[in-house]
Amino acid sequence: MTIAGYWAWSVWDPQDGAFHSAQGAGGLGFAFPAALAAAIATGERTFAVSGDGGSMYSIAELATARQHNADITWLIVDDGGYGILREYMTAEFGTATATELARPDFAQLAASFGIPAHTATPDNVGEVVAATFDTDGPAVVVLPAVLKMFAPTHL
Ligand SMILES: Cc1ncc(C[n+]2csc(CCOP(=O)(O)OP(=O)(O)O)c2C)c(N)n1
Ligand SMILES: [Mg+2]
Repeated sequence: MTIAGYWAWSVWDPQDGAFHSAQGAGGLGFAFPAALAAAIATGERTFAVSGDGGSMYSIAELATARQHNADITWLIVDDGGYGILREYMTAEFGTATATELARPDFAQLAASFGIPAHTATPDNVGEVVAATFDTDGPAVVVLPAVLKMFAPTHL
């Protein structure tokens, strides 16, 4: 449940891979633990995408990822808060309230668990994520960026 996930749910082609989303149930915090379980169960690298808000629901799983040396890449899109709610409120009322969040430095937090962490930009995030697929064990990629909603998802 993050803006990048709404885009992916609508337009991302997983090609030979599988794709799971919490879009139906709508619960924040699903992506990382679900992808972690898949990585451990299959032995194949998985890729999870969360927002900064949703990632805070499953930070503890960084320890699980480290402990099992799970082949997982976790992309955290950090837009400073509950971005989709910010966008809804601003569109409807011209301003948003209670959407801006105090939050950790996610790269430093991941590194403190002994997990390699990278900070990316919108221009190089594809390369940075792809490079983690050639590594062993968990990796975290943080993308500081404000993404816009894929509007047709919400019509
Ligand atoms: C368990 C749970 N709590 C609250 C919500 C309501 N909710 C839906 S999206 C959202 C904001 C998520 O923020 P973030 O993870 O940072 O993603 P962004 O919208 O910024 O891309 C919230 C609070 C929810 N869907 N599930
Ligand atoms: Mg956010």
